[in-house]
Amino acid sequence: MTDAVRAALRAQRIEVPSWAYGNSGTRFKVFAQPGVPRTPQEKIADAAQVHKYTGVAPVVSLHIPWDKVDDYAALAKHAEDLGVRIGGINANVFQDDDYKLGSVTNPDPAVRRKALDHLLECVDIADLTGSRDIKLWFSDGTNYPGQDSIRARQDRLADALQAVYERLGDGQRILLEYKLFEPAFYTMDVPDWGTAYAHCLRLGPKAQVVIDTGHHAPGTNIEFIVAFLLREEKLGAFDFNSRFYADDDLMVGAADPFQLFRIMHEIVSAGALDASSGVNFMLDQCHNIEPKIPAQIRSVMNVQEATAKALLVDAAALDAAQLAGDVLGSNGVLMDAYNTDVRPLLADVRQEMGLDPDPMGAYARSGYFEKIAADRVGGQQAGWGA
Ligand code: PSV
Ligand code: MN
Ligand code: MN
Repeated sequence: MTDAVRAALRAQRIEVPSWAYGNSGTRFKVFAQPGVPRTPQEKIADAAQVHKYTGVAPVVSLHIPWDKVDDYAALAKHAEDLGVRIGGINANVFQDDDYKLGSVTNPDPAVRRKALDHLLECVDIADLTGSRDIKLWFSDGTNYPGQDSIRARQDRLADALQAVYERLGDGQRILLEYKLFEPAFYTMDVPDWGTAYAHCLRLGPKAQVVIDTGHHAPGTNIEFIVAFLLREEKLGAFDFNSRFYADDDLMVGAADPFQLFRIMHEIVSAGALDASSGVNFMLDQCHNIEPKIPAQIRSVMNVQEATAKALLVDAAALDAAQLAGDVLGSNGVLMDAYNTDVRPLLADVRQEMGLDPDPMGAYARSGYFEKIAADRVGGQQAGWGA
C-alpha cells in the first residue's frame, strides 16, 4: 500500500503557467515585483526552479501572444535545456479592441475570422513545441438582454471549434474551458461544464473539458463535475486555483483544502491520477502580492498534500461501508484520510527522489531570487499588464 502511494506521488505531474511569473494584479493596481521575467525564456527559467525543488512540475504552459517568440522550436529546446518542457498552448482572443463584442461569436464575420486565425496559429505553435493541448477559453458573451442572439452565438462558436478540430494533428486535442461570468455579465457563451461538454461531445474524442476551479457559482459541487466528466471520458484538464468569491486565482488549496481533497479523491478513485489517463493537472494562478516562484512551489505542494491524502483513503473499507449503507462509516473512512498529516510522507518521498525535503526552504536558501532581482533590474515585464 505505502509503496504504491509513494510511487504514485513520485509519478505525479503538475503543469505550471508561464503567466504566473509575470506581474499581475486587479483592475485597481498591478504591484510590480523585483526580478520578474522580461521574456518568455525567463518565465521558463523561473518555472524550471519550481520543478527543481518539487520534482513533479516539469511542464510549462504558454499563453499566446504573451509568450510570442520568433522561434518556438528554439523555445522548446531552451525549456529542455532547463529540464522542463512546453505543455499546453493557451489561446488569447480576449485582449484586443476588436473583441469588444466577442471573438469567435462576434456578430462581425471579419472579427470571427481574425479570432479563428489566432486559434489556428496556436495549433501551428503546438506543432512546433510538440504540445498536445490547445487550450481555449473565450471571454465571449453579452452584457444586456437582447444584445445578441444567444442561439446564433452558439452556432458561431460551434463553427469555430469545428474548424480548429479539423486542423488538429495526431495526438493533439482541444481543451475547452468554461467560466460562469466575467468579463460578460448577462450571458457567457461557454458558461458551464454542460455547455463545454455538449460542444466537445459533438466535436469528437479529441475535444475535452477543462475545469478551472475558480469558474463556478459559490457552493457548486466541483467533485461531482469531475466524477461525471471522467465517466464520460471528457475530463481533459484542470486549471487549479483557489477562490473565495469568484475568479480570484489564489493559490490552489489555500482557500478550501478540503474541496481540493474531494476533487483528488474522485481522481484517485477513478484511476485518473496517472499521466496515461490524459487528465492534465495545471495551475492557473496569479500571484499579485506574494513572491511568485515560492507561491508556485507552495501550490504544487498543496496539490501533492491533497493527492497524498486521497491516495491514503482505504478503498476497500470505503467500498464495504458504502455497500453496507453505513453512512457514518463511509464518511469516517474519507475523513480519516483527510485528517492524516501527510507532510512527513511527502518529505520522505522527496528524499527518495534526491530532493530537499523542504522545497520552500531549499528555494529560499538557493539565492536564485537575489540573483534575478539583481540581473533583471530595469527590464520590461512580460505578460499581464505588460
Ligand atoms: C480566464 O479567467 C482564465 O482562467 C483562462 O484560463 C485564461 O486563459 C486565464 O484565465 C488567463 O489568466
Ligand atoms: Mn483558467
Ligand atoms: Mn480564470
